[in-house]
Amino acid sequence: MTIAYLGLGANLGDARQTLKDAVVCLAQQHTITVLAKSSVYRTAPIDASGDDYFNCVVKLETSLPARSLLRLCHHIEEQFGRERPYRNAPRTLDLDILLYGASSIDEADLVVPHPRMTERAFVLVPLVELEPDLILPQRGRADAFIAGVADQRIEKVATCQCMVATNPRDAAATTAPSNDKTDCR
Ligand code: A4P
Ligand code: MG
Repeated sequence: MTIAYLGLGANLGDARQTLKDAVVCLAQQHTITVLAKSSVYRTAPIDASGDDYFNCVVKLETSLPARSLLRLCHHIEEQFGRERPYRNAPRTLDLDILLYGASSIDEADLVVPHPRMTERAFVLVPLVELEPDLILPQRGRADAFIAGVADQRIEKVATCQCMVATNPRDAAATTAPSNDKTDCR
């Protein structure tokens, strides 16, 4: 079993919902156990055009070799209608392998750690949210790269505040005024 981290991104269609559906899809694979998911972030397109992106990072455990995991990512992207008209085109869903255990892979169609991950706030911020002390193979602490991407716009999307109240007093507490916008889709 190997621990891997995937970066999820989308900026076409209902991108936010797509990320949620993609995490469910990953969790349904018998070769994958989803261990954790970061918050969803709204991010400015970097080296790309189109609408803002929604991005998140998923930590998983898998029995798949790295190449098979890449094939699975491509298959899931296709299921979500991914098209590749040109480089960095807007996309319904992108699944990138950020890290695969401690492996360093440098092949024509698979490079791990993902070569641009330390240049992107949309990867670093959710990754460090999941793993504050993460060490990247041959690159050191992930959080050390965040200062270098501080000019890239990224904002956490408010999470669902639903709570199950068991008695009226608790219910009153859960409906206390809050500045957080909630979206429970
Ligand atoms: N490939 C090689 N290594 C990997 C890997 N570790 N994980 C190959 C996934 N794929 C990998 O991928 C292009 C080729 O990379 C594939 O043939 C695969 O075998 P792709 O999914 O068609 O396109 P991509 O992911 O857009 O390519 P790339 O080069 O990884 O793009 P980047 O650099 O990740 O940029 N801005 C915001 N805010 N949010 C985003 O999510 N994404 C990009 C894509 C640009 N700007 C963005 C975002
Ligand atoms: Mg990709």
